[in-house]
Amino acid sequence: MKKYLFSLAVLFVLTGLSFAESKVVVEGAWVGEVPPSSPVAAAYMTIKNEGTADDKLLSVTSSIAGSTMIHQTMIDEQSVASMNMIGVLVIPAGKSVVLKPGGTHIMLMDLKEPVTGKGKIELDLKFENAGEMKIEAPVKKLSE
Ligand SMILES: [Cu+2]
Repeated sequence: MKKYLFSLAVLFVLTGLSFAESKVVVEGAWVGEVPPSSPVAAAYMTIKNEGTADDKLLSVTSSIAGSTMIHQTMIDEQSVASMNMIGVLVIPAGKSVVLKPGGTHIMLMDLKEPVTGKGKIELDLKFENAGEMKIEAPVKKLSE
């Protein structure tokens, strides 16, 4: 009987753990328009974690980009901007991470198609806990 109760307790703990999950919502995704000759473009969005566990954006892929990176724009003391690669982007539980011009962004590199006009770019986001997510990001002028 004691053993039975113990396994019930273990089961309860395991089930309880699975409730601490991340629920990730991506809002307002867009890609900044670039000249047709540009080999790179950047994607921006707000990533909300409505869950109770932290999550991580591991990678982003797109059929229009040969490669992608998660970048952070840094401004040094001389006001010179540079971009640093971040391996993974942590999305803390209950928080939103905003990707915007001058800050964190998804760099789309080796573009196979020009990112101009009113098109939509499909992005595949891969989160550690929330899994894979497909989103559509409209192309907008950076000044908009
Ligand atoms: Cu960048």
